[in-house]
Amino acid sequence: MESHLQDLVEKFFKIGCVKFGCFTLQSGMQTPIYFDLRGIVSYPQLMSDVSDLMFEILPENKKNFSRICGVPYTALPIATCISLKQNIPMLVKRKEAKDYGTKKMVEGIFNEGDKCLIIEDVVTSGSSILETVESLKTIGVEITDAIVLLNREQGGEENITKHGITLHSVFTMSQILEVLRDRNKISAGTVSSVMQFLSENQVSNIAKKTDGDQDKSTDSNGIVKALSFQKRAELCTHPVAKKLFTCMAEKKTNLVVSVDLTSASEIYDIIEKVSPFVCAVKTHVDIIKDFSQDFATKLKQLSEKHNFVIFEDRKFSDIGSTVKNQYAEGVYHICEWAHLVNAHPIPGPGVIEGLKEVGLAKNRACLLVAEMSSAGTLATGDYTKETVKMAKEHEDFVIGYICQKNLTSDPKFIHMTPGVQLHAGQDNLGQQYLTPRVAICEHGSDSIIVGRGIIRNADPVAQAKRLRDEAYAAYQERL
Ligand code: S5P
Repeated sequence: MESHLQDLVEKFFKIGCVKFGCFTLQSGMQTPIYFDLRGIVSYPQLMSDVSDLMFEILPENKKNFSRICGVPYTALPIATCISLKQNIPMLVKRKEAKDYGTKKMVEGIFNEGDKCLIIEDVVTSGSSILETVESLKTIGVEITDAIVLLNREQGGEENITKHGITLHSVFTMSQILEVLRDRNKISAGTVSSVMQFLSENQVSNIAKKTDGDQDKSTDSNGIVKALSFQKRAELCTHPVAKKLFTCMAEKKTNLVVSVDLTSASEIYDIIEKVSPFVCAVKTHVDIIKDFSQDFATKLKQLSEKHNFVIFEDRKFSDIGSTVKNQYAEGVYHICEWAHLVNAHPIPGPGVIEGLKEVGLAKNRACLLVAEMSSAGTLATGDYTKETVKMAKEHEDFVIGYICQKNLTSDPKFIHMTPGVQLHAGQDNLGQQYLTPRVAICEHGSDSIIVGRGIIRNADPVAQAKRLRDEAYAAYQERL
């Protein structure tokens, strides 16, 4: 590959357009690579270079298009640049028809028989390109070719070719990987795991994903966009999940307060103050000096009065028969008052089955600890993936995850992220903090859990309100 193209790949990597890690596709599948060009609008020179390159790869005898059209939304600014530079009029395809006026799907002036070139950033299955082609065909515009910046090599090209469209791509995924490896940006191990992922996840093998369904709720890589809490409440059948999402929608909050205090009266006091801003109150009942069943009774009354879910952060982690007793018996009788508990998946599914024997009949629910906020946590990689699977196999009782990022596209599962404060940082015992925006917007979580950021603040009410406002605004941004 020519060196200016290699430089461009390195630039994409540098500004975060290509990322390696663990990302969730709409199908629920995890991908080790994510290519997201939305950010290039912040780099005018890069936009200009990309649009020149994209047009240049068209064979000379194919440059006679009378219109160009970008696939919404990421490719729109690139298509605009090409339109300006090449002086070719543009058409804009809407994602949804306007619900007023003319209900047009395509904006711009055209004549029947106009030849239109399609511009797209990334092709995975090809479904979004084909959707745009369909809309243009219905108004009599002809399409023969599409240009993409990146072909993910997952079968999209073959899919588009079958529909009579020739695809021209500036880069393939293997070329990107090769450049980044040669320039020591990624290891040979990363290259082979991504290549393996691509070969195992060809469009023809992906049962759930079919043409046309990809881009209604995902971007061009297939990453999930959020559904509203209200919608998710409607989709959930588990009463606790329903109650939680409904409460989040009604109270407009995705903040969970962790009342990690050691006296019952202090806990009542903080709950009275901050409960207008929270959807759930999380307890560590074994740190309360003066715990008695009166505490449980009072907590239930507060939960009804202020409309929040009671979440006991017990992190059960033993064999089924033991956790069953820990949940139902002892001093605490947790299952009598906590709507929600959590468990480590480390013992295997038996931990869930044990809890279920007690909790299911009482309509209780559980979250699995899929990841932790603490430095050096072992809950990563395959452990996290297996946790996601385990939750899905017990969705009559497990309603979500304690995690640091989005782990599934299934809207019924809630993601709760601890280790959040207004400013990133850490404590002196390994706790690590993200900001609400990073947790919700960048990592795709649904809600934040905050303890000391509220309860140790001189003004817990103002702090709870601020954290709620930031976390809820981040959620709205994801919609
Ligand atoms: O990974 C985790 C999981 C949990 S549930 N990291 C956590 O910090 N937690 C809990 O969230 C932790 O036990 C504590 O109750 C709360 C975070 O408290 P903070 O004071 O650091 O906000």
